[in-house]
Amino acid sequence: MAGAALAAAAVGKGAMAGLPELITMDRPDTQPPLLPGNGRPYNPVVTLNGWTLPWRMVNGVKEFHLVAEPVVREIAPGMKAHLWGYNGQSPGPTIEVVEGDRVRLFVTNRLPEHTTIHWHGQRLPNGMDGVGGLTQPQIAPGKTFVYEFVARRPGTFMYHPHADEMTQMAMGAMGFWVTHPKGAHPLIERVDRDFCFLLNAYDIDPGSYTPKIMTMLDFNLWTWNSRAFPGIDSLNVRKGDRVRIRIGNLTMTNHPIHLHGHEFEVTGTDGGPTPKGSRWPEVTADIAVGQMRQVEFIADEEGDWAFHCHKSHHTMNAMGHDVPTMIGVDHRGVVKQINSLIPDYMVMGERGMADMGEMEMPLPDNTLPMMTGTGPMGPLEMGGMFTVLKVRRDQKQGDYKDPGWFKQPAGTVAWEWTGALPEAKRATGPSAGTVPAAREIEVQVRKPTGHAGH
Ligand SMILES: [Cu+2]
Repeated sequence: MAGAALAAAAVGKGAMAGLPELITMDRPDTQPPLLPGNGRPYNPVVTLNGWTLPWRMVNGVKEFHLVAEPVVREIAPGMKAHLWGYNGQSPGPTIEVVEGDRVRLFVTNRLPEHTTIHWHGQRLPNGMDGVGGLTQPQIAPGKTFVYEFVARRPGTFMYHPHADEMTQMAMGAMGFWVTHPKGAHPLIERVDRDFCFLLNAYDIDPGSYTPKIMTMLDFNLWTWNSRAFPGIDSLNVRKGDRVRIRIGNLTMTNHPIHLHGHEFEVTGTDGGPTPKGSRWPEVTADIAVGQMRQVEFIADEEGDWAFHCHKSHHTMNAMGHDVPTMIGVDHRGVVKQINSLIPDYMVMGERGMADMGEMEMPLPDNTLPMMTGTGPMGPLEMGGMFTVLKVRRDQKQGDYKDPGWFKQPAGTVAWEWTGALPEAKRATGPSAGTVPAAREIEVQVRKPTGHAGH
């Protein structure tokens, strides 16, 4: 979390006379909530590694200016991507309005090809739905279109192009939209913390900057708001807070999002708040492609709680795929021979892949290690869709700063057993008796094939 004020720079004012100010963001850090300066009051959201777009009020209409444009987005420290986004970042800024607001959105296209914006989940006039060729002509490069509608129902929404979707979403063009309820709502609780982010994915070859847009399934960067761990900020809350997290999925696969230490309920989808009778406690919510879910819980357990996609390949970064399984393979001798040809050759994965978390392996420039991050207890061995929910009793209301690592009370941390280990015995069955210890089981060695050694 950087800076107390929204670090926004106005640009291109002269050229855009008559349009709302063009406000861009130059940093990927989580910005503090944007308190509404006019219009109906509401409790603002916090966009993970993102920000909310300020508006101007013109005769009771909230006017926003979105500019679709190429951007440079830092995916995590040490790696930048050349993406398409809005107003300087991918995803674009979050739009926050209140139920009943009349909203006017100016969309300027600075991409090299035509675009549109579809307002996913909204009730609106058909001609404002943003489907290029179906409900409106495409917005040509250099042109600005105006969308106008009333935000009719409160909820969790997103926006994205409905024009050359495969390219434009693979390049990161998307954003979040929250319509807050007008006053008290029987199905929408007041919460102390309200976070939102989009799930997205990229296929960027190690050492390069631009996503491969033809990739359908085998992405190598699994991101939240175009950030990969350890680039994703932690969610910092006060003990006892009611917390809402809103998540939308614009990748090509589902993501079971899992929270440690607490149970949550799904309180809303992009179809609106869910009926109370439909809610049950769970710790993982599967979010399918094109879906949005909002989950809520009371953060009543202090600590640093992992919060991540449960597909284990999605908590790794690039270079984690297509590596053969080497567990149990004895490389002695082979390495020596290979080193005579390739001096830097290293064995990967002989004892599992955990070594990769610590290994100082030379990587191409602009490439993230596949599992990384260091916690207070050692290597975290994570990447991709992973972060930490930090629950602290002394986190102040409205304070979103990172409180640092949790200090567990003495006697509450898993400890090492240093006594003797008993011999393993079969639990049941006629042949019950001693079984050989794992170290006595012969490791099966797979010999290299081909002409190695000739
Ligand atoms: Cu996932």
